[in-house]
Amino acid sequence: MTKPHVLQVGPYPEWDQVPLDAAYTVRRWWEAADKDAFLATVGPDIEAIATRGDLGASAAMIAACPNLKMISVFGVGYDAVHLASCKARGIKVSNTPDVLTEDVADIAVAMLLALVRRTGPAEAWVRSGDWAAKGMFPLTRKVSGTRAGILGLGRIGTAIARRLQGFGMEIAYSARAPKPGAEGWTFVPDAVALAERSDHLFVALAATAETRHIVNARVLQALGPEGTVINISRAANVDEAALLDALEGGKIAGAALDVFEGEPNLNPRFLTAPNVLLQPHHGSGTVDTRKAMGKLMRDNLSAHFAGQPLLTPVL
Ligand code: 8YV
Repeated sequence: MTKPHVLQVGPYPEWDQVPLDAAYTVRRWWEAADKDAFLATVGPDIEAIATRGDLGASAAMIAACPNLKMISVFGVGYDAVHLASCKARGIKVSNTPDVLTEDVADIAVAMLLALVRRTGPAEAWVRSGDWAAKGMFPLTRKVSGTRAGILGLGRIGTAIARRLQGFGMEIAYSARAPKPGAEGWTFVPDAVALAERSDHLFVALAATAETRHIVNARVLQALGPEGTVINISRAANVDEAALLDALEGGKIAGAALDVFEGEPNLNPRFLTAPNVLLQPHHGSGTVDTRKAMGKLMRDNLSAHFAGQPLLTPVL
C-alpha cells in the first residue's frame, strides 16, 4: 500500500524525520531548487502538509495541492498559514500548544532579567578585565517589585504572569476581555493604557491581522523612558521602525526580543541600537520541548490519516 504523500516545508530534527519518512511519502519542499516546478509536480499527490510556525503554508502552496486535507504545524503560532484558503476548502489545521508554554515563559523572564540587570555586559566586564581595572560594574535598576504589563493573557502570557508574581511584581494585562482565573491581576482594556501603568511590557499575543503593530509609537510613548518591551510572540505585533526610533531616541529604556521581521535576517539597526537584548527565536528551544512539539505534530498527522479527530485542532 502506498504511503500517504506529505509535503514537508522545512527541516525537523532527526527524531521527527525518521518516523515521518517511515510513515509517509515525504516531499521536501525546502530542498527543491525550483520550488514552483517542484510543487507543480508533487502537488497533486499531496494529502497533508507538515510545516513549522516560522514557515507556515502560503496561499500559493495550498493552491498547488488540490487534494490537501490537513496541515500540521510544528509550533503554537500558525499566523504563517494562509487560513482563509484553508477555511474556503475545509482543510484542517493543527498546532502544538501547551507543550512549549513553560519554556517560552522561562525565556521571557530570563530576557527581562538579562536586559534590566545587564547580565551580558556584566559578564563582558569580567571577561575583559574591567572589573580588576575599573572596579565594580555600574549599578542597574531593580526588577523585583516593579510593574509588569502582559499583552495577551493566553497560556504563555499567564505562565509569564505566574512567574513574575514570584518576583513580587504588580501584574496587569490586556486581552479581549477580563480572564477568569486572573483575579489579583488588573485587566486593562487597551495597550496604551497598559503601557502607561507598566515598567515592563511583555508581548505574548498570537499574531493576527488585528494585532499587527499593536505595539506602536503611541504605546512606546506611554511606556516612557524607564520602560522596557519584551517580545516572545511574533515580530508583527510590534512596529519595529517605531521601536528602533524609541530605542535610539531614548524614549524607552530597552527591549528584549526573540522574534524579528524577516528573521533570521533582522534589521541591522538592531545590532547597534542601545539597550537591546537580541535572541534567535529560541523560546521553545529545549530538547524536551522540541521533542514534545515534534511528537504532537506527528500525532496530529497520524490522527488525520486514521480518520480520528485531531488532538490540537485550530481549524
Ligand atoms: C517554534 C514558535 O520554534 O511555537 C511557535 O509558534 O514560534 C516556536 O516555538 C518555531 O515556530 C519553529 O518553527
